[in-house]
Amino acid sequence: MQGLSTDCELKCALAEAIPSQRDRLKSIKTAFGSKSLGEVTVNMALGGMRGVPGLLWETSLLDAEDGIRFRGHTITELQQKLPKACPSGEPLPEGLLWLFLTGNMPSKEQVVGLSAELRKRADIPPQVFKVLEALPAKTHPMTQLSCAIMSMQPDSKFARAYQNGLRKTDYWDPTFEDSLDCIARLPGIAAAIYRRTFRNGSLIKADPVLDWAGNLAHMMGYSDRGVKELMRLYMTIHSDHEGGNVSAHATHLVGSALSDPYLSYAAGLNGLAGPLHGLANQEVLKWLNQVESELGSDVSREDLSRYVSATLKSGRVVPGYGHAVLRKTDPRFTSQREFALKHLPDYPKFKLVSKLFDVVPAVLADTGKVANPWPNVDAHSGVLLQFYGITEQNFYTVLFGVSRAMGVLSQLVLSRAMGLPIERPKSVTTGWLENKFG
Ligand code: CMX
Repeated sequence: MQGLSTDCELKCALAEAIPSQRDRLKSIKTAFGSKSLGEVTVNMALGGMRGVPGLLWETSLLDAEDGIRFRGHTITELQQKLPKACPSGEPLPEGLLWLFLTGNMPSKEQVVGLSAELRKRADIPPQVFKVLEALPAKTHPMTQLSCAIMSMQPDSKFARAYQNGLRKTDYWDPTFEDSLDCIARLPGIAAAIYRRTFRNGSLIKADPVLDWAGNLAHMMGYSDRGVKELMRLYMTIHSDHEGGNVSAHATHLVGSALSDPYLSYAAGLNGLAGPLHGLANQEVLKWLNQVESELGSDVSREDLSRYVSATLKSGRVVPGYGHAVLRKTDPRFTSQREFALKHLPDYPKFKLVSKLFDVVPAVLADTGKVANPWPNVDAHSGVLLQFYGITEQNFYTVLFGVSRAMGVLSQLVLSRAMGLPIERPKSVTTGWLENKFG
């Protein structure tokens, strides 16, 4: 097999898990391949394919009522079972990466080893800084992140191995190598974008003993223990949300053409940068600041309700509320709310978020058209960052994007390990529909 080095423990655990995963997929194809997963109606085709099961995604599964499960585990279970940096703290996201790739909950030793492996791979190639320097300072941080990822593509181990001739069963190996390199470098890249855009551009070196998420906070310039804990939680909960959301699906779609991990993940990031998806965390803060400056944070529920209605009447969405799949409060919102109750219960902006949680669902439900009036992950994240002094809302989606790498790149490795084919759904024209059904 192409360069299967044995010095990366996670890679060995993954290599061990792959044969049974391949066998499982083969059995499913043989036993249930011809079973129907349901029919696609015209409205489904025209309505963004809501609820059409048409993708395989191993790392997580979303239930409309219960929310996300990462390899079968709820967020609360992850908080209990994954190794932590401090005893009553948040999970180390490296542990989740292990779980995503192997399906097994890692030991503390395995996670400590993976943290060290990521630090070993964290050096950022010089061309990344050159590309960032070449961009106008006003370039949105998400565009900077996407360009930084693309600038690493010329060194892709997958692209090189493919050009040199690579067996299909070995595709996963250099995909894993690129993915781990990319994930390892992300905290340094995100911190460089932050320091360049919002500070004086002076970079902070990685701490050689800190974990992946702790180092992100450190390199951004935040030494407070609370910020590091927040980053660990934040990097865990934003990592994956099954396969159909825009960032996951875009990564998968582009990756299905055997584009390398840099090309594929950059595509996902470009989708995450849309206001109906990841950029909503930035939009929430913008809107929250407007509410606060116009009504104050001690606003009555009645005035708040009128404000929400006015937002809707102006033709805008209420950012941070609603979801294409979920039909209850997002557990990622709840976990952040619990963090706030523990660390910042009296923070006025948190109280405003809580009041909105009381008010917004009823106003959205009154419209009669919003399928899910409950808050999603983005309704809460910005306020936690604000509390710790990370006030630059245009940066928030970058943090989402760094976390999302773990889910979508893990799945890319697994998709290649299972030999999933190029994605190519069938499209039709309006004329075709009229001829068939008219
Ligand atoms: N505010 C106002 N209107 C909303 C709304 C909201 N928060 N959520 C849904 N609607 C509207 C839709 O715009 C749609 O209106 P039209 O029929 O006039 O086009 C109608 O309600 C039905 O939409 P839906 O079936 O409930 O929701 P969709 O699956 O089409 O869209 C989503 C889901 C997330 C794009 C939508 O709820 C939304 O725009 N929310 C605000 C933006 C947001 O928070 N996005 C982040 C989602 C999480 C993430 O991916 O990061």
